[in-house]
Amino acid sequence: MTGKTEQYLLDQIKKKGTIHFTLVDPDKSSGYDCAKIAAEAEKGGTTAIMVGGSTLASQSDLDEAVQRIKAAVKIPVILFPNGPMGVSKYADAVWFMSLLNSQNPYYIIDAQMLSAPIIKQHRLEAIPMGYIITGEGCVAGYVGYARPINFRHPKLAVGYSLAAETLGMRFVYLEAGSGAPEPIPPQMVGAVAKYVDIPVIVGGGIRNPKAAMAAKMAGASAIVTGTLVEEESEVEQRIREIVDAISN
Ligand code: 1GP
Repeated sequence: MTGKTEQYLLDQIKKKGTIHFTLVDPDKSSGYDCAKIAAEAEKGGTTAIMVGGSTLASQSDLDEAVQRIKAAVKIPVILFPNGPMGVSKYADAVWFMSLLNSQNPYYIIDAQMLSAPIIKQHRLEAIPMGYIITGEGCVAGYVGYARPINFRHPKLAVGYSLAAETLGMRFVYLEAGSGAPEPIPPQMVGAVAKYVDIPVIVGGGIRNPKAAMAAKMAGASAIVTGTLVEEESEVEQRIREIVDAISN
């Protein structure tokens, strides 16, 4: 069943070709700063705010950040959880994600087993997504016990992405890890986009319009940037440059 937020994302992808998500991490920025970043990113044309991070451990920090962001923006706020602790009832939706290339079943299905009842209880919109860690994997790869897929082996990413689609997941996220030294190369994004019909989200190491454009040209339906907004003072302008580069 496609919920309101998911339908909005699909409509925006149809309209714009490639959309942009701004990721804020309450473990790295205060609730106040997350809301400030989100408000500027909205002005810059981002499509939705994602909230979460691999090392998030305080649910009260998350709740506070989500509530502040909700008060500051009109666009959807979607949780990007590292486990049950990453679920907040104040969000519009949650990526119900499985780290497909983890070696630890916790990140493939057990965290989801623990989270699903809370999500149901809060009547949160869940958007099923296959999450695949590539390249260096960074902190997400380490915390998630991933076997990150080397950029030289796009075929492995294609296999996991097709498995996600075949299992009924409605989005696939190719992740290089937050702060990755280089984004996922267009060859890998392109190989996946060529084979799957579900939207492909690409993130990790994208810091400028050129890198965002390369992912779009390769077939990405959505680009995620996180570090960019943590490091920059001119968030609105930097987001606008990326959004302009990837919009039709
Ligand atoms: C991390 O893909 C996201 O989960 C964003 O990565 O922080 O490198 O933009 P960056």
